[in-house]
Amino acid sequence: MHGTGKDLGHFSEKVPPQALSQARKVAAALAKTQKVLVLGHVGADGDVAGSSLGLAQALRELGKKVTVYNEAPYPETFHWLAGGKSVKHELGPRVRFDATVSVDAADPARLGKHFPDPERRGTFIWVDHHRIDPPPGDINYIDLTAAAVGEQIAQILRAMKHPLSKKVAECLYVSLMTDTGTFRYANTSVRAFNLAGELVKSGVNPWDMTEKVLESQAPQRMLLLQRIMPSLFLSGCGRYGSFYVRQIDQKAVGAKLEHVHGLVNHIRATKGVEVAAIFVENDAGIKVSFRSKGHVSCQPILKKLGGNGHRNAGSIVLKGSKKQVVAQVYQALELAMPQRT
Ligand SMILES: [Mn+2]
Repeated sequence: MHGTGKDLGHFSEKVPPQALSQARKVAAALAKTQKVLVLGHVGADGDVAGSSLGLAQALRELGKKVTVYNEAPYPETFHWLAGGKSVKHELGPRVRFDATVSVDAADPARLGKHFPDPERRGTFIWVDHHRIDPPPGDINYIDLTAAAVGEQIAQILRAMKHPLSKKVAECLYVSLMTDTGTFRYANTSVRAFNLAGELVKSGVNPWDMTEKVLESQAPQRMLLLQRIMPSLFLSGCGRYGSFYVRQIDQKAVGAKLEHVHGLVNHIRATKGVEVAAIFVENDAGIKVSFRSKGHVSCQPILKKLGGNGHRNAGSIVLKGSKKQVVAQVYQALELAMPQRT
């Protein structure tokens, strides 16, 4: 969960009682397993990578046989994490697990094409900080007040009385630092800081993490930024702006989706800008992603365009020419801006 969020209990140091008991149920179920599958949403981010690999590492320390699966490779900036190079992208048709743990998925439809059938997945454990109704797991641990799923994994390990190794702590730190925008977003709660402190005590070196995750961007990312800079648009009112990423530019520098991710934040970081958009051409159409500072919701913008999203972020794929799509999006943005008084 990103950006500004209200009513999330930022100042409470306590995990909600319901979340505590759900974490205990997950811990009890995992204690009985031998063979565990851990997976997260496709297009993995730092929370998926950190929370899945952190849980997997801890379970391996407990002697369990763990497979981490994702349809596509994790972004390269996370490959150095424990087990980061052994993520599987396929699962044999006959493999069976005692339990399957889904982290940060938001929707089971995002678990990838090898997500096993109910007969093969064992106990299905759903761990997430996104709202979902009805919860899809046999056991569900949903905590909307968790800044990152890594926080929930830490809670599960506490319930299992498994101490944090440095390897596990690094994974959970990456989950926490990425989902809080390096402890800057509004979801950065007292609990997030407390956990960060605990992780540092367990051996995490914060600068080492920053260097590996944030100061190790692929050159393609900068080269792509150079190419899209001329597309920069700032509206007359100064409250929204955009980048346009052509397929030809992505190809020219060999950029993958992970290199596009986050470039929109340069626009949001501009003074006066409330909502930033980035248009990214792909084979299916033009994907438009929005990021808000939190004062203007992305939801009505996405709704106007025929999609769905969160207050602070969301995306939709639109069909049509560049000119049509851009005009349609600017119109939706214009309408979403509050009247000045
Ligand atoms: Mn997350």
